[in-house]
Order: sequence, then C-alpha cells, then structure tokens
Amino acid sequence: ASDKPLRLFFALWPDDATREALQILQMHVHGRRTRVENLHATLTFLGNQPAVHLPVLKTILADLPRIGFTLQIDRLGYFKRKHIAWAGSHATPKALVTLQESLAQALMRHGIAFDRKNDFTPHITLARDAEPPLDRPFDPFTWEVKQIALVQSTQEGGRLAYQVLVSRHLEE
Ligand code: 2AM
Repeated sequence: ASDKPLRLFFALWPDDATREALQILQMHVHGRRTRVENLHATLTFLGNQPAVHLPVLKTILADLPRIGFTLQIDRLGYFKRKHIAWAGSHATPKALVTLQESLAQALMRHGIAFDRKNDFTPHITLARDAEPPLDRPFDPFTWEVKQIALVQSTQEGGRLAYQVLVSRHLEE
C-alpha cells in the first residue's frame, strides 16, 4: 500500500568504471560481498520514511550545492562491531563535508528525521559478515564523484536491492 514506509538513504552513486575498480578491491576482503550494482557511499541514512516525504526529499536533492569533487580511494577499513569491510579515503574533500552538512541542514529545516550518530566516515561497504581486509598493497584509484542519489532499499526474495528513485549530477 502507498502508506507503507520506504527505507531510504542519500548516496554518492558510482559510475561503471568506479564500480569495476571497487569490484577489484573486493578481492582483498572475505565475507558476504556487496553485489557490484549495489556498491555506493552513503551520505545520509534516512531509514523508514512515509511516501509523502518523497516530494520534499526530491526538492532537497535538487537544491544541494553543485560541487563535484574527487575521492581518492586509497584505504581499506574495517568496522569491528558491524563486521563490515570497506573502501574509503585517507583524505575527505572539503566539498564532501560541505555537501553532507548542507544535506543535514536541509533535512532538519524540513523536519525530516535521519541518522546523525555517525561522525561521517565516508565509506563504501565491500563486504558484510566480513573479516578484516587483507593487509596487502593495492592500486589506489580516483573516483570522480558526479552523481548523488536518493535510494530506496528493498528486499526482493531475501535479496537486498537498491533502487535509485531520483538522482542528479553534482556539477552543472
Ligand atoms: P553500511 O554500508 O555501513 O551498513 C543502506 O543501508 C546504506 O545506509 C548502507 O550504506 C549503510 O551503511 C547506510 N547506513 C547508515 N546508517 C545506517 C543505519 N543506522 N542503519 C542501516 N543502514 C545505515
């Protein structure tokens, strides 16, 4: 029914070349690997939201600052408690912090609840139920972040699927 809440989040959405590079990095991790089409970096997790919030979320997305940036993917990390192996960067670009803060402010202004516990470590989950990533060298690569998306998380026959509801380019 249309009154059923949607599980939503805002994410940096990788292009195909970046997905392939991330998939190669997945060789360094043991666990339940994220399917290649699901790879992303969460900007803000909204959790369950009523469908009536969709229009305002789309407006918020459209009004975010138009600044593209690059993420140097040069780091493999591990969340011990969550058993998540991830890829990320040693350097968080200022534009990314600005983007995340603008998004948080817009959500608060519109009274939309979101998860703000994380002190924002941008990361791409490579595997769940994972062991710490293998300690061996890998080739860092550059992700030119251009696409930001409002994404719905669904379970299809026990299979986790992410559906991009609306997305936009960061640069004009
Ligand atoms: P994770 O990969 O580190 O688990 C969809 O669940 C996306 O939202 C994932 O990228 C997930 O991050 C992120 N996320 C952030 N906070 C979350 C929360 N409280 N519950 C579930 N997912 C969360």
